[in-house]
Amino acid sequence: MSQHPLIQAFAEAGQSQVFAFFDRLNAEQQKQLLADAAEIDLAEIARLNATLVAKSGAAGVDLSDLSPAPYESLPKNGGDADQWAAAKVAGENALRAGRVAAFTVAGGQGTRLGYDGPKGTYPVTPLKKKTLFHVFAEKLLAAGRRYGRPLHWFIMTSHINHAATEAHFEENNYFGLDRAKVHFFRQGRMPAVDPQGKILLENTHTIAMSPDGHGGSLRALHRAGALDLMQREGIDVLSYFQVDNPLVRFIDPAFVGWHVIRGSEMSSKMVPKAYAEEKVGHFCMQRGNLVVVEYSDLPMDMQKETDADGRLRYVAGSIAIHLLDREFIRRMATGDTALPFHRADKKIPTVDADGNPVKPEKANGIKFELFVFDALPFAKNPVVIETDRADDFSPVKNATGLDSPQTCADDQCRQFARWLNAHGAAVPVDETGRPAFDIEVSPTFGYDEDSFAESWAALAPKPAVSAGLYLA
Ligand code: UD2
Repeated sequence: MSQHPLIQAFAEAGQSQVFAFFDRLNAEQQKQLLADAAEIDLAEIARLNATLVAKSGAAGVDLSDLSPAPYESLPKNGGDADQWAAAKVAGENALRAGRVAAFTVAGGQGTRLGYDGPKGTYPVTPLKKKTLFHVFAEKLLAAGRRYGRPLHWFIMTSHINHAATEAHFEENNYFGLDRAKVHFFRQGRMPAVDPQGKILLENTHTIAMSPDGHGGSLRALHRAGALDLMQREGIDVLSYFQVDNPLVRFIDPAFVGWHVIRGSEMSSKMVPKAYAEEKVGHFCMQRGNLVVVEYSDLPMDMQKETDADGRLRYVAGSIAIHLLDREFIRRMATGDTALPFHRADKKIPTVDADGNPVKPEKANGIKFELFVFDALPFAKNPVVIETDRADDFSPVKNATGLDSPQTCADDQCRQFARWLNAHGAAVPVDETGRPAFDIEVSPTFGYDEDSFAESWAALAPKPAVSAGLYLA
């Protein structure tokens, strides 16, 4: 058995430790280990060892020649109202023509939230406790009705949460969506290595593998046949968003319009950073290319830099909402340009020389991850547009405090109150716009202010605005 070609290949690559316990494993375990090993591209690991592992710290992130990136401001902040109006019309036309599909990256492990399950199954709405997936599903359903074209929805999972994610949709009868238009696929995995570049075992018969980052979505979309499906269906715009943000307007006609009118291959939404330390990426220019520099990579003195008016200089925060052109994804997935990997030093449960489990107290290994925003410098005509944070961004990341279920429920209530009050209702709110009691608007009633306004105008008689108001 030790003559197995994979075992030989690992030995030749200096990775024989992966099979150190092979002869003691039963047949099932041997099969498992070989299957894990077969997923690994040894040449890729050798390249990463020579670059990211050999250097330490933030190696690989080039901070030279950075300047703040330009973006299209909202009309209320000085942007050209006519251009925004034209963008909205163009986007509505693209939606009516069925050119747009939705894409959720949901392969992350959600460790910070401390929730044991796929993050998309976490209940988030203030009253009905709908899950994140439920909210997205209803937004999609409503947008499909509005534009007369039911939309396809691609959902990227990981090995860890794939089955549980599909089960959540099954249990809920796909939330009323046409199940033929909901497509799940798993993202790829990468092994962790020790500081010497040796691939780590998780236990004697499995390798320490983890999801390859949301940037792995580009190759996973190609592998899963999603791009071919889009092509057959006449879809050329993929609306990318993260699983943790129920406020996201992922069917946003103005955004689609800017993308289409500019002939952009990848477009992004920005919000002005709320404060210097906010944990979002920064849109920057670097030698003529648009790039995103992650909060952990941009030195704090640069994050705190201000202009003459006292505004943050690197103000354009990335909230991980993008539009991607189908053929651009294909080029990134199959062409010569590959996204760069990022290094993350982590505590990785492993085994000692005798095969006994080791739970490290400090970082003992390195994980490799791809980030989707690293595709931006390769995109033709990329556009960044400003969006209102209150209408697009309130992620659930932590169990308590900032970006928690509580702050997210508060932001949803604020949004519903704002819509109601803008259209003639009288919801009492505090100075932050938070209503005195919880209310909820189902996305099927209104998933953005336009769709809300139409449903509200048609509603007769209007319900009393009081605690527990639920509009559906
Ligand atoms: C991300 C962005 C940050 C900002 C912020 C907004 C990165 C590195 N940073 O930070 O700049 O835009 O979001 O909320 O992206 N995921 C996968 N597979 C993976 C890893 C992640 O699908 O292998 C998904 C995950 O399920 C989630 C999203 O990607 O939907 C973001 O992942 P995260 O929580 O690691 O990102 P975060 O909060 O560090």
